[in-house]
Amino acid sequence: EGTGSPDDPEPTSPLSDFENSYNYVVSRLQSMDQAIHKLNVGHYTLDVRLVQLLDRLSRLDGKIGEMDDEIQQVLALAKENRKEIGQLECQKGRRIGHKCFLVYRSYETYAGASKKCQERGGRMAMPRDRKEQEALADYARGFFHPGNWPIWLGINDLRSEGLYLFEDNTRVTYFQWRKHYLSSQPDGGKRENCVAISSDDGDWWDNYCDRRMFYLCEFDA
Ligand SMILES: [Ca+2]
Repeated sequence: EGTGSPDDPEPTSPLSDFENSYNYVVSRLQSMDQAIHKLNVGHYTLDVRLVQLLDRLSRLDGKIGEMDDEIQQVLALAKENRKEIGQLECQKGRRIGHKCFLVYRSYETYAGASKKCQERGGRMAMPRDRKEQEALADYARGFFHPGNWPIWLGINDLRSEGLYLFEDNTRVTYFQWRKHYLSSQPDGGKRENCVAISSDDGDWWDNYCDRRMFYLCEFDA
């Protein structure tokens, strides 16, 4: 009788089943092993990349710090420049004694004008006596002629009603309040605490400090 006859029993046995399963498990284990190895390699690569990235970040951080320093230097220089420009510009204004008045045609509150004058290396205009007041009035009249505009001076009674101080906190001793039977100044009491000069006649008016108007700065000359 030859092999393969239908009478022969099938070559199925518990052993070959076991063998199949064993081979299957071994091959799965091997492929898992490979996968783990791959993961390890990947992990190592990521680690290296991360170290490189952190290194670059810290170098960038350093550069940003350097750039920040440079920007600060440039800003400081620009500020200095602006101060010099204020003094130079003032040659277009009116010189009297050791100071120079310059009018600015942009609308600012009293506080805003004070800040702008200081940024330019000056301060708000402080006419300290009749001579300075007359020079200022003449300059303002000529500048705005034939118009009439109110212009901030560096004078206020913010700290104490009726006590008028210059921007540098010294007391005002020479006054040029408008004197008129209908509209004598100051008339704003506690509501109006900042002083403006009117360009046509040079008279002073008290005003709301929040009002926006042109302003006068003064510079050392
Ligand atoms: Ca007042």
